Amino acid sequence: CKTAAVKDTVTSTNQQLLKMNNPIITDKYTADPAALVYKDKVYLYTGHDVPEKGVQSYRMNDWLVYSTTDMVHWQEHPVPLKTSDFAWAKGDAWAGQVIERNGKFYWYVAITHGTIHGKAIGIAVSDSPTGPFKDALGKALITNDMTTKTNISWDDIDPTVWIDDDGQAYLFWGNTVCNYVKLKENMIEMDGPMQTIDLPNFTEAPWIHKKNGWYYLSYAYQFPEKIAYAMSKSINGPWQYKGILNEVAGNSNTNHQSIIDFKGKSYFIYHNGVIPTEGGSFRRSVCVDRLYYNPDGTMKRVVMTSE
Ligand code: FUB
Repeated sequence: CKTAAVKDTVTSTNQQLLKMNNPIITDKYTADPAALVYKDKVYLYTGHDVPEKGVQSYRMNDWLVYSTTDMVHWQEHPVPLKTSDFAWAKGDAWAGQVIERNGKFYWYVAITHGTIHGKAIGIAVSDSPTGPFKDALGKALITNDMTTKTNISWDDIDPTVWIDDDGQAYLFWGNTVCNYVKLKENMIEMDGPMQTIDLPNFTEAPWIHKKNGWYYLSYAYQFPEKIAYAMSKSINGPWQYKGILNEVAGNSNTNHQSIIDFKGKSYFIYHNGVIPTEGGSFRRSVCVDRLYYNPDGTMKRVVMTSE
């Protein structure tokens, strides 16, 4: 383990059983990684699974942040954001992503709304990538009643945010249906109609990245989740489906990827459930593997490693 002292949620016995570098964090259960490259560091924002004996559902009350300069040594920072920081919400610190604009850091998260049915998307803001973050809007940006195209209460989850080369910001999100909308420069208001993207077997966890003139929209595919992706020459599509990028990650129904370039290398960051004895779909752990591209821009399948 390359993080701080043993804390609450993973026993030291189980940490000793892990004599490898993946998962990268073994003193807590971490999920839903979202990495931000800022200046000479990578900031890794994660969810935090808290195990409760016999409970087979998510128990997630806060989010965590780590940083690194080498993708090997990870420093944990104080808890940057909790569900209780959103007065209008009632819990469930589900997946999100942080982006920097004009010196401020905006964190888009999925969380259960206190009065409107289902999950909603909130925004927190900070002057520092490590927080503390505070509610930026005082209300949700997107609620279930704005978008319901399915009967499920968790279809407004997993926000991913992108600022295009012309400065236009976009928010993508969803479960079962992949949605997107433009954001105003203030990053806290929508700037146009919500639209949807047709992607085969889209489950959740969209993530946008760009490399060598190609836009990539990767996402969780089927359930248990693999990661698939589509490519486009424009952030507005059309998106061409390109296939599977990562197989089902060990011992977890969800997978949830983040893709970055840092210091000349590409990385695929995801979670699995491999921590001995207790790890699983509700006690997940973030892992990092290298990502490689083909000459035509397509991505090679990720080879998951324990190193
Ligand atoms: O961690 C809660 C939910 O599980 C996330 O929002 C999904 O992406 C899945 O990983």
